Amino acid sequence: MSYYQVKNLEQYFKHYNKSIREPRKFWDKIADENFTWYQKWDKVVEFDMQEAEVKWFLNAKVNITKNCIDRHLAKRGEKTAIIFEPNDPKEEAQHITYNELYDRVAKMANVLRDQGIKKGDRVCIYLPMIPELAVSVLACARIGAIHSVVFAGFSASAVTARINDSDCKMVITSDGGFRGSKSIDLKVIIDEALEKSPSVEKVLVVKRTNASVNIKEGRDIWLQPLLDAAVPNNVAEIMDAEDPLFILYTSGSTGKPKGMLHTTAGYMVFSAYTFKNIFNYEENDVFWCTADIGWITGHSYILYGPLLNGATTVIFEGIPSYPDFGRFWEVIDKHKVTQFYTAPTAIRSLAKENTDWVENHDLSTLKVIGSVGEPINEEAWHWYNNHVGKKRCPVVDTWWQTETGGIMISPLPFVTPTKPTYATFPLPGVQAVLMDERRNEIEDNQVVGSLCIKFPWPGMARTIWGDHQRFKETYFTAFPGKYFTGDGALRDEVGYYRITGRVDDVVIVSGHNLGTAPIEDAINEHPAVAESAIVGFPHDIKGNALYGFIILKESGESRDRANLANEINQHVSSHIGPIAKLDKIQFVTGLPKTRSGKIMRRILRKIAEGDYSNFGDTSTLLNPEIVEEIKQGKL
Ligand code: 6R9
Repeated sequence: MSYYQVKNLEQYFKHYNKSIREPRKFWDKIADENFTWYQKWDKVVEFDMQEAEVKWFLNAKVNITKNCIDRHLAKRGEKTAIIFEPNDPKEEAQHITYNELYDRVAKMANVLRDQGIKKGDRVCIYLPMIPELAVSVLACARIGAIHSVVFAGFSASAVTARINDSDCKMVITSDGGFRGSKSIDLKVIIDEALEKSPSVEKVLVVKRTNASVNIKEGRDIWLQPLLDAAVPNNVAEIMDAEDPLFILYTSGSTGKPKGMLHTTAGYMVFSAYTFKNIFNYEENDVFWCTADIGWITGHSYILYGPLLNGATTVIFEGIPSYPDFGRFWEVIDKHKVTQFYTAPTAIRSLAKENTDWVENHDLSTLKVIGSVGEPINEEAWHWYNNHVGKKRCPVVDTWWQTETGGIMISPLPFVTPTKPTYATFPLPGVQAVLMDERRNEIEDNQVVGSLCIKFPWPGMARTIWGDHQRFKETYFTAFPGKYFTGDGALRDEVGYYRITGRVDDVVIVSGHNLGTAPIEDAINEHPAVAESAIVGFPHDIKGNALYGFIILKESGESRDRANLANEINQHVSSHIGPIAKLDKIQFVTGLPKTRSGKIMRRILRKIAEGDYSNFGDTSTLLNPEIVEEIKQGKL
């Protein structure tokens, strides 16, 4: 692999500027030098950003799994591709080599073909974080079936909605899955989901927990006997560059879930390029991303990005707190992990615990540590930097979205000086801009605005499955000709970006636009506070006032609440200004979050407003019980 790797800031600026001046040449070279193609492209890119029409590497022919697996076999056949670390630390870890991965994917691909799956068919994958999940995803890509991975924590109705939206022909699931001390009967959920999903003809069932399952004759089949009978080689389907690779539903906090469609060549080039550069990947590294493959982070940085680079990637079945709060650090120690990539919500939950949990493990193999999913607050950033990275591993705060396919704004390790809470510079090839309310591009630094991307990049989603109009309206109409991310950002004096959150996470108090993220940061700095969320609620005089939902640390729980509320308000006033005073503070034990760790502010807003009538779609919530608790606390 020989992607551009910049060594210092000066080179970064040079490459960045070049990538903007000559984007076609920039991507042409990366695509040309780093992949195996059946046939190369006639044209690098063709687009109409007004109409949301984008195509990359036109008429090229490729199969992404040939690039993830086959081409590594000669040199890396016996190298570990996947380390599977089970939920229970007493169960042995598995090391799957590239040779073994080839065999397993080939067999699975043959099973899918035998079961009637053809190029273009949609296959829903509802599996826990076990090797069969990776193998199923790759087997779909091998034969050109479009995979739609649905996180195996979604309820039956959420699964039904996703299966029906894209008319999946098959579901791949398991008897169940382990998560911490619990096991979840996934097949039971699928049985319920399929009562209202007429398109599904076959269900393949993996055995994991040995839970008893109901096998519906003619529809459900145990997978293992089929694999045992399958041939371990397979001719990959020749895919056009723009043939669909997968659909992934965004956790979207409002409305019907959006099935983001990613296509083959552009996604391949972008996920591989970003992985290599942002994590400073080198041949013998062991990369661990703690996301679930049910999210884009898992697609791009557990599977495709690492495998395209011939890397060793960890698949972790468990959770950070089982059997104890040292689990993440134990796994890093055990497998000699060199790059660790997780989410602020996990960092905060572990930072609440005694630092012995992390200090007791050897983390000296780590080189780069990353964060993704939401703005990382200053306190969590420092904890991560001090206790995990030991101030010697750059913290890459990576901003991106399901829609972008891969990382867009992030420090480059050992190149970009990091700054807490800042995602810093866009990657070479990514033309980030800030827009003002009048839809003009802001040229200056030290400004805030709406974050847009003004030139296509290969990894961008091409449409919303079955609803191109919605795709166009959601991302390409607010700022015509540009991709609008929905996020707000601040650009500092040197041009570093700090993502302030979704633009709807702004409350106008007495005519002042207040971003909720900086206020939450200030609150979280208070020594008694573990986490907080701010929303606005209507106020007769100010228009809107601020309502704070605050989780205390154990040390804060014995404190007098009224005193504490006063202290917190003083703290916020002195950090942000008196305008940011909270009119109401409610101490809570948890916040409603999506399964990827994003606070569902829509629900908090309703509670703050006193409107309990309709919380909308809550199927993506990790902890629905907390909503009731917060409501009760308020009444
Ligand atoms: C990859 C992923 C996308 C939204 C995005 C933004 C937030 C992600 C962030 C971040 C601040 C970061 N987000 N990374 N905000 N700093 N480093 O999370 O995709 O689930 O689609 O969410 O997440 O608001 O718009 P997705």
